[in-house]
Amino acid sequence: AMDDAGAAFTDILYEKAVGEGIAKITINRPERRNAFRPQTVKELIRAFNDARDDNSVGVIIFTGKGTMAFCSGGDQSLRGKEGYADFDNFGRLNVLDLQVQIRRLPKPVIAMVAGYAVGGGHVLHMVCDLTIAADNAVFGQTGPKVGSFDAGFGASIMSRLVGPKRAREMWFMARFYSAAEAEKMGLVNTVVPVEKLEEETIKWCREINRNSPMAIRLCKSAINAADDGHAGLQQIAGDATLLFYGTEEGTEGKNAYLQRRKPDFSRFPRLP
Ligand code: 2NE
Repeated sequence: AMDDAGAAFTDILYEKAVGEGIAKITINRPERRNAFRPQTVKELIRAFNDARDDNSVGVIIFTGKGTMAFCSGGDQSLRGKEGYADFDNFGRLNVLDLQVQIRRLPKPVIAMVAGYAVGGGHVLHMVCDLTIAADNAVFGQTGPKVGSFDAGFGASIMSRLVGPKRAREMWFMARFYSAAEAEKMGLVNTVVPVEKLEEETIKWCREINRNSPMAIRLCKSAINAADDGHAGLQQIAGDATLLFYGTEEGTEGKNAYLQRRKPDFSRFPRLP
């Protein structure tokens, strides 16, 4: 059972399974195949931030309402010259900020995909750490058909996942792929019957949550580090600082400063 932890969201649902360490973030625009508008993305950013900051949460499920779609990308009816605009008279591409946030979030994010994950919705599932697909899932980029593209993570992460030849195919042809094809291409971790999707995803969450959160955090940043360049190194280096603060050696430096004395690091070994 999920507790509703979300108050003033209009475009998403935000729930936490108390005692399970699982947060679930759902795009709630099923009448538009869960296309996102700037407001949707703003709410997603808030929810992902909350799940990051809540130290009872170990894994985050990211999904779309219903079984017709995970997400169909940017809401094309709101697309203007500068991006997507809903309540402002200027456009945004704030989904790019959300992609970076998911990539850097130091907890696993699992895309739970039923139905269409296409366009910018396909990129969102790709930036998640794992994807559990229902057998009715459909994957693909549509950008070149509708006069758009995501040459950022949409290109680079895809190329890592499926290889450059397949990535070119996906972007040049803008074809749709079945769940079985996506599994064969390395786009998803597993495929299950749509009525078992949530059950299977929760099983994966529980299995992850039995393991060491710090080990998982380091594995996520390590797997991203080389591809993310300076930002990737900065993240894994931050993890090293985090761990160092927990050591006596790190604490001696702080204590010496606060006690206005010289630090004594002589008792700490210079390991090979
Ligand atoms: C997703 C897909 C294949 C579903 O097809 P189907 O036949 O199952 O549903 P239908 O009838 O097309 O869609 C149902 C309703 O949802 C709306 C439709 O217009 C329709 O509305 P009504 O006719 O009932 O009023 N709808 C669906 N997707 C929408 C969207 N993205 N924006 C606005 N309304 C949408 C089929 O619907 C489809 O192909 N959708 C469009 C996919 C697409 O091209 N997405 C944009 C890619 S570009 C992008 O996301 C992007 C980027 O490239 C770079 C940066 C940021 C974003």
